[in-house]
Amino acid sequence: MTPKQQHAFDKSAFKISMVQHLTQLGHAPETAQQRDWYLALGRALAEHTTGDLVATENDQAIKQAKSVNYLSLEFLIGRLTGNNLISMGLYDVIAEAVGELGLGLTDLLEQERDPSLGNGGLGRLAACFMDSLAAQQYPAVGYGLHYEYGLFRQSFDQGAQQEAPDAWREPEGYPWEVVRPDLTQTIGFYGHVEVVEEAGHTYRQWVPSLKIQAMPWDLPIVGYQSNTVYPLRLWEGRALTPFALDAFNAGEYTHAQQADIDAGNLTKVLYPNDNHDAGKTLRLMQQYFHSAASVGDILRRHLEAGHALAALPEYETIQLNDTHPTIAIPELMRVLLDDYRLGWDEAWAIASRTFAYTNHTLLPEALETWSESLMAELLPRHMEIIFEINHRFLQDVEQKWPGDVRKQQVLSVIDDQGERMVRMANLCVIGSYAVNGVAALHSQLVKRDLFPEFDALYPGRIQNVTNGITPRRWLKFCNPDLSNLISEKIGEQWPAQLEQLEQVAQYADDADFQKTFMAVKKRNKQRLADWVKSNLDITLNTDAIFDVQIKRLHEYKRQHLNLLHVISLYQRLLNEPNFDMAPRVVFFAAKAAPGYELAKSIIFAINKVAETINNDPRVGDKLKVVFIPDYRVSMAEIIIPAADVSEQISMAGKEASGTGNMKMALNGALTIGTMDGANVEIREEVGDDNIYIFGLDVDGVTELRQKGYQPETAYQNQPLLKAALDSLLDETFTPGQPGLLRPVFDSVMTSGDPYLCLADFADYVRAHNDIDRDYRDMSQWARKAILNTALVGKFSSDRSIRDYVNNIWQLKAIKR
Ligand code: GPW
Repeated sequence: MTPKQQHAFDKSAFKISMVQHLTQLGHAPETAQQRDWYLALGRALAEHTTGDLVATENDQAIKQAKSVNYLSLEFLIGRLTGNNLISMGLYDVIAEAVGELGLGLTDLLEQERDPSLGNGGLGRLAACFMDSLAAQQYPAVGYGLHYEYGLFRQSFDQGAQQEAPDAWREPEGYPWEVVRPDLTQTIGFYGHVEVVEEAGHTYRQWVPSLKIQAMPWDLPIVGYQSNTVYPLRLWEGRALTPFALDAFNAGEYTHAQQADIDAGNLTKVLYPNDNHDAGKTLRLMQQYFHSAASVGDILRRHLEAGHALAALPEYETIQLNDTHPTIAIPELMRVLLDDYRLGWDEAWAIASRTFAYTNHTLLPEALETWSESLMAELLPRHMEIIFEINHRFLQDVEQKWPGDVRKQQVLSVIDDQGERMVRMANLCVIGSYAVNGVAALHSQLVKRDLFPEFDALYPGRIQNVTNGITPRRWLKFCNPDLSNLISEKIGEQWPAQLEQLEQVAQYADDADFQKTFMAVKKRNKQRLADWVKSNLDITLNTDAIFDVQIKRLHEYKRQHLNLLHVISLYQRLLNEPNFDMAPRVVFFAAKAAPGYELAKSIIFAINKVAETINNDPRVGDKLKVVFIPDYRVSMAEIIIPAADVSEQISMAGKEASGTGNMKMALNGALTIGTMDGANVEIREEVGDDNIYIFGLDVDGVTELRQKGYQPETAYQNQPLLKAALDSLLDETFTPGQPGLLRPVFDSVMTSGDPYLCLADFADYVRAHNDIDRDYRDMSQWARKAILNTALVGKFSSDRSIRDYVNNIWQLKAIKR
């Protein structure tokens, strides 16, 4: 809503609307529960956003402008109600309205279940980008899947992770979504390819043997302080109606695969893997379903706006969020060749100027490949098209490097060493006009280590766009006290222009400001401590350093390095009479992919260590360890404002960017981190004195590997480290059951410590000692914390989106 419309907002009409929605839900105001009121509130607000969504969709200026289509298998949007109230500028007036109904707004907002339609950073980035597109009014549509169940809910049973399904929509449905049955499409799978002759030409035509309907649900992405609302369009898989079922060959329908994969299963659940490719058929079906429905919808919009097919790249650009939607490239080719009957060159000229690809990882196990035989069976026509793309591409390679078989081998879309596999990243680079990494260091490594030959073949195609986070959710909404403090000093423009935070730096040495800043931090720590007390029954000291590592559980992120440090602090407290430390609470929150055994072992170990330390009276409140279960966006909103220390400790070269690092720095936490991902750029912005860098850098890692790394050496030479590791083998943390934590010990001692935890341990401890020393000088610490908030304006996702707009997409903002 524009400021003018907010002024005109009719509070009493809104209250009436809320009561009407409550009635439609089958409740009376006298007996309704908080949940019922929350649903009524959401539905009453959604009336406004749906109106603006439809109006934005029908805006002629937007139809005549270029749009970006953000294709992602994940959108980790988090709760919408509070955030939308902020964007609509209605937070305060709605708080009044619900107050007059005898309710509390924050209580109602707590009733909302997070839509957890993503795993971690990649999905959350997509959500921040949609927010920034709408805030800056760059025409955009987000395309994703309408999973019935989002990321599993996590609980612990005696320290071990348990998974439960996440029915985020609950029985009443999610109040913010609108179903768009008129935009339903039919998506094919399996079958065969036929040759058809027409007017002396032969064409190929795919005859699928399984068809599934794609019906979209739109979620409103509300522009900050504007009436621009873009759709996040999520496709749901549905069985064809029995009526339509008659229409096609019953014999074909009983396909061998039909039994286990029926339409109702297709979008049942989000695959819970992060940075890992599991290669399941149903996942490839999800990917194709998502791509085909999205490409179909993009073409529909393009043609309905009256544009020529050949002008597609002038009006639509398609951003592929990692390789998960790669199959959209051959799908667009198929439609252009077989349905619109364009020639190959014409079709390729369109497709190859429409797609752009973002790479989010260098980890080999996360680079997607699909078995050629599976793809040929599920998508026979697409496999033909991929072969043709590859054939023509390899001719270009031959031109550039005549007779160079090795280059042909590494660049080919098909990996033919062993079972023949389709390399999705290669297909993406070939089919896209731009490729980008997500932080400066990462993009360098993409060019140097992952795609050096592509970089030589297509100079300039591989670029960098450093990630960002939306300051609306990750400061204004989640940290209202700090937001108000900032606004008092520098005005209210910063949520839309985060570079302005720089003006806060002038108060870094101001004793009063330091006190107020730290008082805000203390209140946020108290809010988290209250949550921990009522949910986990652990009492925390808010004077302690709140040391936070919150992210997916992965070996490369090295939660076990953090754990070794915690154990060593515990042992020193017990064994060294003169050891003194500032009190600390070490927070962990992380989900492990259900099939990732070592990750689950690390969670179990952290829980066991926490249990022992928290119940050891000798430790008192010097050290506490808290593992917060079921990490999700709404939990991050409570933890991040309370963090003093942000743990960003991946092995150098492994974390593409990280975005939690940006969120915590923005909220005044100091980073302890390696020279990895966006940590490098955070250091550039905040300065060396305001960050704790430790460990091997990318070159150091390479050198150590070349010399031959032996974790045994660090173990034998460092008594603190040895003692910490040995405690994993005895009964210290698992009374009566020695050896339960052995998998963690083995991962670094017998499996060769692939992520160099032991190599970095000593310097990690040194950096934590520096933190301990600096935290004791409250004024110095406050100065550093303030400078973190002040100097990370670069990491607004508004800036990331402007980089995409200027360097890749070439869009114009359309102000409504
Ligand atoms: F493997 N990321 C993620 F690249 O959260 F696909 N899930 C994933 O499956 C992948 C990447 C994938 C993350 C990166 O690990 C993180 O460093 C980055 O900040 C984030 O994507 C957004 O770019």
